[in-house]
Amino acid sequence: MKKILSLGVITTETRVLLGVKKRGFGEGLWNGFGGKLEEGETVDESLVRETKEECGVTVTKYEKKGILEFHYVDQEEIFEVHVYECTEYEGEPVETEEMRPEWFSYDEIPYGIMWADDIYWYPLLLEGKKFKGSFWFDKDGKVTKHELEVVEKL
Ligand code: 6OG
Repeated sequence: MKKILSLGVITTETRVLLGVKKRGFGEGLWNGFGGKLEEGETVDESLVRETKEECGVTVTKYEKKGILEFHYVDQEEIFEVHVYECTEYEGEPVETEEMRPEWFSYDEIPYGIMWADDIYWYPLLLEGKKFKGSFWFDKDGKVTKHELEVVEKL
């Protein structure tokens, strides 16, 4: 079974806004903002709602840049994560119960404390490319196999 999730990376010309997850799945890791879809919700709506819940800002300009499939060992469910670049937002980033946001320059992205797939596709996103891919993780969260391609259109 496939589960669809949203994931948004807020960018400026030089920096990205990431949040460190304070609890639950991916605790301790820096990531973009997003999550599962509520009933009747579109992926875009989930992106806007989750970003607001997780760091207090409302994204007002965003574009889908990637679709990634995540396969976890010993788990039947596949995550299909729709990755967005968000370039405009309203409000100021704040710490919430779920995440603590912080700005990172492009050359200081903390890949060592992010999900292991991120180092593969963030550079594509930051170069303005669109991409599709699949990643397979072992029980320690290491990538055991991956496929990733730049596409013209998603
Ligand atoms: P909640 O469970 O908090 O949504 N997510 C991943 N992001 C990256 N970069 N790599 C992964 O590889 C991921 N697996 C899930 C999707 C979880 C958030 O975390 C993202 C969602 O934005 C395994 O609702």
